[in-house]
Amino acid sequence: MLDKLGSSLKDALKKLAGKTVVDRAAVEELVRDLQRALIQSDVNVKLVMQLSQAIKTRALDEEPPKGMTAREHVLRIVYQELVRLMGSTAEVKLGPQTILMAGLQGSGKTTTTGKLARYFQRKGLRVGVICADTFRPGAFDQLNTLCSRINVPCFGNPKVQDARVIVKDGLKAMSGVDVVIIDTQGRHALEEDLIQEIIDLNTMTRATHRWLVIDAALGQQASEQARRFHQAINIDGVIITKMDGTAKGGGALSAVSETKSGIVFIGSGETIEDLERFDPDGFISRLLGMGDLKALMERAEESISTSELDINAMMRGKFTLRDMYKQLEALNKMGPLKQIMSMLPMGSMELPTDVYDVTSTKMVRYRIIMDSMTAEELDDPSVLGSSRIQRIAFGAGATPEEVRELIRYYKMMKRALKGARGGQGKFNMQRMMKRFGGM
Ligand SMILES: Nc1nc2c(ncn2[C@@H]2O[C@H](COP(=O)(O)OP(=O)(O)O)[C@@H](O)[C@H]2O)c(=O)[nH]1
Ligand SMILES: [Mg+2]
Repeated sequence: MLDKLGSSLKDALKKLAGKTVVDRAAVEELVRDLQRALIQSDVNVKLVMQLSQAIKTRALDEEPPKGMTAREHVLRIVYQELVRLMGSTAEVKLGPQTILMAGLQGSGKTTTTGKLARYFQRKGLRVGVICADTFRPGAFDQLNTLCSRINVPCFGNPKVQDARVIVKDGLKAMSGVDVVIIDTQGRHALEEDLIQEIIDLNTMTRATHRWLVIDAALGQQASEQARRFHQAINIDGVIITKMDGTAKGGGALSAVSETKSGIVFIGSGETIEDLERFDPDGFISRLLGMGDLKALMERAEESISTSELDINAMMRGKFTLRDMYKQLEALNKMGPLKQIMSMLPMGSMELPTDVYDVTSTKMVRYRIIMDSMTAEELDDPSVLGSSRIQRIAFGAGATPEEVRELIRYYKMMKRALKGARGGQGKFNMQRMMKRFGGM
């Protein structure tokens, strides 16, 4: 999802990470890179300029909070401003409710109705669906097929012309159901009678939620649709679909967020499971590479089967410098270490940002430093006092600080693994990934 935007944002941040000093020129370059990335994903130029200005002003004027480096400070500001750009999320309550789906033809209403039915079903609620689309031929069959696959009752009557009648009967038929989702018709444009119909349905059903379904490919134009539907039935949540199929997703997201209709969900594929709860924080973390878990899982699974990565062994306890190096090598094959670390169940453990930046250049340095260590030191780094560190640094043509960094890194990983092991008994990487991905 939003691969292109994500990778250009990541590149921009990586460039910043590679700078020796974070000065005005570095901030300006970063802002230019961010601008390019956002505009390419169709974010409105005005919004991009506001964001740029905010980042520049804050990065250059605000003092970094205590204990935070200039680089971390700038990263944090970029993160916060991007979250702000993507707006707010809307409430989803997990209890009895009626949801009215609105949107133009082809926006993904019917597909999303099925996905939502599945979402609430997974949360342990009884779900029922009503097909109020009397316009599109085969509408009932389409919805009914989706629902029968997940054992959700679907009410409809292809012979009845008036959606109001169907919904009235449908609501009666839905006794004992917690969540009723009503799929409506949508034509190619907003027509008067269509608007009237959805207003009537809204009044009749006293819907708890009126969710608007919008195709991400609309980019910035999404805001116009959100506005017009909002005027008609007071939309209280937007679902943006087809995020997987467009480079304009950033545009649609930011445009909708500008209208103050919160985004509830994102549709990112054609199957019934391809629905994600939208929350700006998580979304931006992922865009910035802190866990595009799905892609990562696939890569990780491939690497695990083919590489020497054996987290289970590491978790069993003994973890030497040699192990660390081996794991680093394996992890590096899988992608940015930060992504991997963000998947480990370390809870709220705070890690300094730079520990993740183990680039391949750094790996070479680590290798050289480790070559200057004795077997005893490699197996048990706790023996490394300052005179040994001096000796190793000298032998490797490195500074003692570099050696200490390597040791710090080792300790950090060891701690992280210990944290991950915490009370869980046998640690199962595959299972953990499934759990993270299947939320
Ligand atoms: N790739 C992708 N396709 C989607 C998504 N949501 C819906 N679609 C496709 O969009 C088309 C129209 O969807 P449909 O639910 O019938 O739209 P409706 O007319 O609003 O009910 C179908 O081919 C769906 O498979 C999505 O999140 N990703
Ligand atoms: Mg439909």
